[in-house]
Amino acid sequence: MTESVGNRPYAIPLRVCTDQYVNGEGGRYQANFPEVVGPAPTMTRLARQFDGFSRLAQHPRNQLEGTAMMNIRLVGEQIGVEVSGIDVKTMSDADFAKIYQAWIDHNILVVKGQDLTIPDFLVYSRRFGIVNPHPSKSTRHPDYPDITMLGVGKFDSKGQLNEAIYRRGAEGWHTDGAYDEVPFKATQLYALAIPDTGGDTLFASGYAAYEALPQKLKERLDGVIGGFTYGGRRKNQALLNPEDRDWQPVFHPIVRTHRESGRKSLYFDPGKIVYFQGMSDAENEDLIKELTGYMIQPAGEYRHKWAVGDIVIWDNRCSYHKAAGDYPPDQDRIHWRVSIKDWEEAGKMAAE
Ligand SMILES: O=C(O)CCC(=O)C(=O)O
Ligand SMILES: [Fe+2]
Repeated sequence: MTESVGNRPYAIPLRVCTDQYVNGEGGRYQANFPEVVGPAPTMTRLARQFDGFSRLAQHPRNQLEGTAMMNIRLVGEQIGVEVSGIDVKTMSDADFAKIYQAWIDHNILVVKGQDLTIPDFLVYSRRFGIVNPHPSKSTRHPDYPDITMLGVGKFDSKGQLNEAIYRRGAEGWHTDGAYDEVPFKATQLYALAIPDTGGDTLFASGYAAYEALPQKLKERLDGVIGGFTYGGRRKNQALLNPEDRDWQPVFHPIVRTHRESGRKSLYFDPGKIVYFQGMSDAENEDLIKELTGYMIQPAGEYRHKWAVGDIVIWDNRCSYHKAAGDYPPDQDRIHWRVSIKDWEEAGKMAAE
């Protein structure tokens, strides 16, 4: 079942049998990309309302960079930038430097139309930082532990839908990896199979959230430290092995100055925060509720509609995201996923 499927053009719908993504030759998934040149990316709600946004985004002034091959353009009002016309396997350091900077400036980077093996994806991901295995061991690729498989193993042997896999990332707006002492700088996904409808990923800017805070609250948050665990107060740990469920909080400032952009963002995750240091239970609950209310600012949103061959990387230091969790469960929605840490932050921690 697995050998032939891996060589089919993707135009033939692949449904139900998802293990070819795990067991293809050396992880290779061969695809051609008839649908990669798909519809224009969806605009954010506000961008659509903002008369002329799409014309604005296409205006030469807003084509951030462009060579005969590579094109970088804005896809959201504040966050989201899309690159086309490159092959990440052969991209020069100079081109990479341009897209890296565009990512730092716009939080979310979409690269269209890539045909990758797992090693290709890992090599490209390591240009952004240190790739680390995710704590959910059961969803790691068996041969490549640095790769997490999204959407694989959705049904058990009785055909029962595993909600934790199907709705992974859809329970609420969050940032990945706040439970680690060196939290994830970035998460990167590569799309192998996309359902006919639904399955988008939603993003929002942590800078916009910080800027939206009333001055008094900004002052109150100055120096406030949050304790975070995987699963947070609700111990949402269904994807962890039983032996991996004992977490002690790690501590991060709630107002985070981004090492590379120098900008302040609200570093917060209602699903991972356990408490703020030095506050009573009542103060904790109130502040969690209050900050949750500021996280999503409409002008800071971007909604990604996936096409097979898309690579999307988001900056966990300054953005939130969630999966829409709304696609037909009998259809495949499969991604390879990596968690990436910052070289400097990891180095500093090792030196301490
Ligand atoms: O599947 C998605 O759209 C995103 C899931 C998620 O939250 C993650 O991979 O960190
Ligand atoms: Fe996530």
